[in-house]
Amino acid sequence: MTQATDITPKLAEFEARIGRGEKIEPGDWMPDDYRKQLIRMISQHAHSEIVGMLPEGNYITRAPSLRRKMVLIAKVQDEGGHGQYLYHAAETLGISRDEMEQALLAGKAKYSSIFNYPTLNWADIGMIGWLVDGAAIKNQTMLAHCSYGPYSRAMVRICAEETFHQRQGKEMIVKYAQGTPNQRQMAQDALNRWWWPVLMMFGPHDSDSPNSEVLRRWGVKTQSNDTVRQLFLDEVVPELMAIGLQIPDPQLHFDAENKHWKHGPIDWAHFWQVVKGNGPMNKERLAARNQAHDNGAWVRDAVTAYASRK
Ligand code: FAQ
Repeated sequence: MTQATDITPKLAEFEARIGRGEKIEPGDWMPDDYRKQLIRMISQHAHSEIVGMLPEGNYITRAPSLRRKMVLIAKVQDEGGHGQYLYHAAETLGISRDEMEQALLAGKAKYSSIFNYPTLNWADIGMIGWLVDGAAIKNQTMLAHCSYGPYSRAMVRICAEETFHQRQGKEMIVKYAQGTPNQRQMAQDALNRWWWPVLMMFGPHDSDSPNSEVLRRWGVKTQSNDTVRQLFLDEVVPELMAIGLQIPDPQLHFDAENKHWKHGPIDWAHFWQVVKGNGPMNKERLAARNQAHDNGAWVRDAVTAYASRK
């Protein structure tokens, strides 16, 4: 029997399982491309969670109250935990933690563009919680229905935790928007800087998204980049307007016929620069991860020595 005739029935059965809504589990047969796509996406996602600890972690010592400090510590710790679940989910596909980590530290692996922007003041922490975690929830609620069991189950738990993250951020920004003129200005300034990068988080438009076709066919992405971006827009635009903030998009309008908010053109040239490593904070983020890795060498040595003891 040739390889092609051997594989085709397996592929047909694999696709039939996905069609029936069954989850694919680690030991199951899967096409190489499915495995590769999942390793790519889950490892990028894991790296995003770990690098995503940096912009907010920076503010733990500067939180304005003990309550805010406790909430922020819990949030940043959660993001580290999300990275752990996701690295484990990727490991079930046959890649090692070390390979993934080395790719990140060498600047070869991608992680979300959003974490390459600076946090300039405390209002940024609220805006990240509301909008960045809010965007992540929209994307991850979709991924919780994905066909790969370990990724889908990780998403269920992660989304529950991200919901707390989003609410604490929204609470903070709503308070600022109702506060002193200076606080309102801080909230507006944070929105001005984070708005467009957040819309970019969902990835390129569907027509420019090379991975979407195969990911949709095999039930990894159950909705497209533009669909998820639209869900987010329709939710947050009225909420931001309700608290008196101005969305920095002169072309933003409500399409009454289709009942959707429509944004103006996204600066994709800027997005690709950030993805390629030339964003405002890419170099600092990688340097911080490398420094943390180097500082942790003694812990890895101690764990290895303990594990190999007689
Ligand atoms: N940044 O063909 P597509 C969070 C790349 S977690 C950088 O459309 P795909 C929680 C893409 O990799 C945030 N690169 O790609 C938190 C591909 O390059 P490749 C992370 C991007 O995979 C909150 C190329 O462009 N979430 O925020 C980006 O089908 C607060 C072509 O694009 C996830 O990772 C981008 N924004 O769709 C943590 C969710 N967009 O690999 C701390 C899982 C695209 O071919 C604090 N990932 N690219 O060389 C996904 O859902 C998908 O990967 C998309 C992109 C939707 C992000």
